[in-house]
Parts: sequence; C-alpha cells; structure tokens
Amino acid sequence: EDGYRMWLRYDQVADSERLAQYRKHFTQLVVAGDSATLELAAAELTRGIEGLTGRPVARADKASRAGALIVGTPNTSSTIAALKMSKLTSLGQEGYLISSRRVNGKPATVIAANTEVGALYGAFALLRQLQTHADISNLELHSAPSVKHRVVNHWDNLNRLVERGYAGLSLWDWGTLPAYKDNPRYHDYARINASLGINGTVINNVNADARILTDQFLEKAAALADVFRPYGIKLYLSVKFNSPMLLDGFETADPLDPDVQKWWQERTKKVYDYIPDFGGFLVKANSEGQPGPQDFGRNHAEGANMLAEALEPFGGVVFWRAFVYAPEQGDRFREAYDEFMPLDGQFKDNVIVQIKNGPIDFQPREPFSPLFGSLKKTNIALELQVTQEYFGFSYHLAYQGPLFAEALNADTYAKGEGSTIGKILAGDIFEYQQTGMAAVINPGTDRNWTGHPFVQSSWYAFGRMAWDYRLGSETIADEWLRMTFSNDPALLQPLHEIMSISREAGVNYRSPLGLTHLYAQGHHYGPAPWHDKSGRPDWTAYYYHQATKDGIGFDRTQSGSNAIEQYHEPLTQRFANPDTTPEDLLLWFHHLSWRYEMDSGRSLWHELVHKYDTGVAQVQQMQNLWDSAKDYVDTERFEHVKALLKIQERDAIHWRDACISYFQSVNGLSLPKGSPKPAHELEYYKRMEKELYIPDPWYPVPGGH
Ligand code: BDP
Repeated sequence: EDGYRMWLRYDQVADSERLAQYRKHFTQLVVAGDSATLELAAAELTRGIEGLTGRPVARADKASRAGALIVGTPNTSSTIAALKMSKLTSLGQEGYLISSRRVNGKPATVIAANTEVGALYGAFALLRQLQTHADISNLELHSAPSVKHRVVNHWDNLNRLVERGYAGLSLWDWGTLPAYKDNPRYHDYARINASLGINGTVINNVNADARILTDQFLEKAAALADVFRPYGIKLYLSVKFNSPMLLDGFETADPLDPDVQKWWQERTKKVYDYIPDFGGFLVKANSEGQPGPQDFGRNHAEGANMLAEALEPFGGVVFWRAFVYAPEQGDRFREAYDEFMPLDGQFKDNVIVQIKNGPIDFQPREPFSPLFGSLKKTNIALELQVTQEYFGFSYHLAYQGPLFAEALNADTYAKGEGSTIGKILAGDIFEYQQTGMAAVINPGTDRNWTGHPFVQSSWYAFGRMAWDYRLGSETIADEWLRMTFSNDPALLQPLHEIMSISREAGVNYRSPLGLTHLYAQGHHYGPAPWHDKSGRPDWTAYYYHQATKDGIGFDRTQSGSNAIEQYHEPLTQRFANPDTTPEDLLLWFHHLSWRYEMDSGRSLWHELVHKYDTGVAQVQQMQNLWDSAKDYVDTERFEHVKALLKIQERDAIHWRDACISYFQSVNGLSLPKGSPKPAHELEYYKRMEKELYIPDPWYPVPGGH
C-alpha cells in the first residue's frame, strides 16, 4: 500500500451487510452514448464496483435486470430522458443527481446530469458513497458546484524542479512530451482531480518561464490538455509579463503599446491553435522580482486587461494575482489592498483577481485578506496552499481542512453579518460574473504524489470545498479517512483526532497568538525569530514580531499602521481593541506588554510559553494516537507516518526552544512553573539555523529568487 491510489482505492468492502447490499444494487452498468467522458465514467464505475464488491459488473445496452446502474444525460440516454427528472434543471452544467428509481419495473440506480462531465462527477460521487459504506438503498442525492473555476496551481519549472514542492520532480516530463502523453500518471492525476470536481489546472510556476509560450512547449502542453480534456479539466498557463521582450526582442512590454497588444493577440491565438479549449493565463506581476505593467508606468488593471482582450475572443480568462508588495510602506499587510482597491471596477469581465486567503503569505494562521468583501466590482478567486511551505514541508502532519474552512467561514461583514468569504465566492453577496477557488498543490514524482501521506488530505479538502464551501472540514476528513484508510471505527476515532488537532498544533509551536513569519529566510522550515537583516525588512522575523523588552506584536491599530481600517465594521472596531480581538490573532494587530492579561488569567508571556508547550504536547499526542491505530493501518503507511511524526516532534521542540530562548533573551522573564527549560543556549539555536540540514529540494531555482 504505497499511497499511489490516493483516495480512489476501491478495495473490497469489509462490512458484510453493506457488501451484500452493494452486490445486489449493481448487476448491470448501462452507459448510453459514446463520448470519451462517458467512457471514463463507465471505466471508473467498472473498476470501482468490481474492486468494492469483488464482482465484475457487466456493461449492457439497456436495463434488463434488477440492480441496473444507468448513467448519462437526457440527451445521451432515452431512459434518463423518459424519467423526466425536473431537479436537473437546477443543477447547471456540472451538477449531478443520483437517484434510486424503478426502471422497466425493476429497481435501478440512476446517475443523471445535464452534461457528460456532470455524469462523470456523479460516478465519482456514487463511488464515494460505497467507499464510505453509505446505505444506498434509497438514494436521492443532488449536488452542483458553488464556484465556477475550481483550479489547482502547480509551481513547476521547466527544468522539473518544483518551487516549494516537496514530493519529487515535476509530474510533467517535458522531455518525453508530446510523444509519451499516455503516461498513466497523467491519467491518474486527472482522475484524482476529476473525482473532486476540479475543472482547471495551471501546470507551471507563477514565477514563469517565458518559453512556455513557444511552439515547443505549447505542443507539449497541448498533449497534456488532450489527456485532461475528457476529465473536464481545462489547462491554463502561467505567463511572464514581459514575454514579448524575452521571446521576440521587443524593447517594451507596455500593455498600452499597440505592437505589444498585437503580439499577445497573435500569441494567444497560437495557444488556441494548439489547445482549442485553453483556459487562460495566470499572472504574477510586479511581485518578488517578476515583471509587470508597473515597469512600464501602467497599473495592474491595464496589464490584466491587455491579456484579457487577447483571450476574450476565445472565451479564456486571466487569473491576475493580488500577491504584491506595493505600494511600499511600513506594513506589508496593507499593500495588496492599497494597490488593488483603487482599481475596483476597472478590470474586464474575464479577469479574475486571485487573492491569497491572508494579507501576508500562507502563514499557519492569518486574518482574512481585507480584499475579500471590499473588491465589489471585480471578479475574485481565493488562493489557498495545499503544499506545506510554512507547515513543515512533507515532513509534518498538518491537515489544512480547518484552515481552509476558517478562510471560507470568515465573516467580512461586507453586507452585514453573514457575508462570509464562502458566500462571496458562491456569488451570494455581490454580482460577480465569475469566481474561483485555487490551490497551490505541488505534487511530484514521489510514488504517493505528495510526500507526506496526509498532504493528500489537504488536496482532497481543497477540492471538496471548492465544490461545496459549506462542507465542514470534519466531514471531509471523515470521507478522506474512510476512502484512504478504512471504515473501521477503531481506526477512525484516533485518526480523526489527529486530523482535527494537527493544524492547531502547527500553529501553536510556530505562530502562537498571532505571531507571524518567524522562519529562517528562504527555506521557510525552521525557526529564526532573531533574524533582523535581509534585502527587505519585511523578509525578516523581527519585522513581524517586533519584540522588545517592553512587549511584542505588530501594532496595526490607529496608533500603528492602521491596517484594521481596511476591514468593514464591526471588525475594525473589534480589532482596534486587544480585549475584543480574538486571542489567536492578537499579535497580528497589537503590540502588547509581556504582562498583558489573557483570558486565562495568565500573562501574555506565560500564555505564549503555554502555547508552545501545548504545540509540542499535541505532536506527542498525535504520536500516541497514531500508535494506537497500528493494527488498523497497513505496515507501509504506518511506519512511514510514525517516522515522520518523530521528525515532527523533534522540530516542534526545536521551534519551541529556539523561540522561547530568543524571546527570553529579549524580555529577561522567567518561565512559568512546570515549563521545561530549553535544552540549549540561544547561541546553539542560532547556529542550528545554518547547520541543521533542511531538505529544500528546489532552491535555488534559475529564474526563482
Ligand atoms: C511565497 C513563496 C514563493 C512564491 C510566492 C508566490 O515563498 O516561493 O513564489 O509565495 O506565491 O509563499 O508567488
């Protein structure tokens, strides 16, 4: 059991009652129509049902026996058309319904949709029912996605190193493309995504290489697009804004220059010649050294609109990232908002501004980016991170479902209480033309795709939440565990507990009470709170914690950067006062005395130490819980995760001790009673920053930092 199959394992159902039910229900498979997508649905159901029930299921032209499974659309299947399922009208282009019916007088199960890809999603949804041991005797399920664009982002370079990728080389073997496009791995990759309803993939790094738009690479990308197409997945490319200069010797890439515009129009047409259903471009502009419209005296809207115009005739979109460090000022938190708000309403309808969940950068906990709820006339997408750049790479267990749910449930108050980011993305608050959810996933050639087996769960959670933002992270964890491990309650109970505390554990030993970005610069793995010199002040740890003898934290109230003014009321007021700021965000907004009294009655300093201690204890608790599941997990994955938890324990203690010794060197305060002293002096941890081996397989990359 090497994890390759992810959550699509389809091993025989262990519960004998359920097994008998499923066998009775699937005696025939009737998939009318002969499109590639319906064939994939049929193949998946054949494979899944055979695996789960231990019995092959025969294809038939029409339902003739009790227990037929009928799949299709009213157009492809006269049986489905005759059922006149009125519910279908509300399910859109991608929704599905699964219903227990009588067909030709005999009990049958029907998967129906308005489109073939909807039927494929329905096939995966039915298999999920079986994999999680649901009672399927009386099914009446229907579902449609809440967000139009559900997209994964790969940070893959053309040399196959993956920026912030911790699971091997890039999945895209450019050297053998396009000839070897039927590499089974590409198909399995597409199945994995389609099983969640993901409908787009950006295959290359946002720190883009201009060569991606040359014939050579377009031909390769087109081969991948051919593989992904029947799974309902569109291909997108990250492009470099000054491509006309790099590829064709232009002197400028000014978006208002007619020759530049023409270049992009022609190049875009070429892309569509290769990939007729190409999704569009993703752009990182004027950020971390990437070129952008500001290099030519133009703004983000002018840059994005030029590309949008080139894509418009073909129906493509531009995902334009809001991850910028300008206008430069004393607080990076404010910058994206200050940059983009004046442009609200100026972007074309096929531009979607893609915003990271928090204002800084995928930290273990961030308040939500105030652009959500504020950009009212600009299409938006939420960008999340599955790859664990700030969560211990592929060495730590940190299920991201709780973080994603926290972002989606964050209330912006844009139109009063209940204006959550989830609802905004679902189009319930503003009249957006289109919205999206994206996640940086960075799987690689590791046999299990993600390095740490539990990183798979965050990929799963992203996909499920992009489909339905209301699904809770616990529900999703439950599905994932049942599909990926087993339905045995003796396994589910401890693994649930592990998953539900894992993210908070990571917060506690790295970023307690709203501390942010105490990482060693560059690799983002280990601690370096002492770090105070760098090319940019906002790339130092000191910038974020501002610890002095008197206190700690970043003042973002009126007496400081006043970033809190970017939120709607009552949030601004709430964040203005430390007593009404949630304690887990406290130091994001306030610089407070070490003696500030917390809800627990402890001083801020003692609470901080308590959080560090809790983080370490939670990792140890995860170790015990994992050990208790030993008899219910296959040896291969058991031993792997056990070893990784050992590394995580080492690192959690390292984080705790390094941070505590450093802060003690600043505040001179003693530890609370019972809290263990760090094992070494501060100098040791400073040395470790340089000496401890940090696995960082991609850094430095040409064209990267
Ligand atoms: C940061 C990463 C960097 C990415 C950047 C981005 O450290 O490698 O290029 O985000 O999102 O988190 O563009």
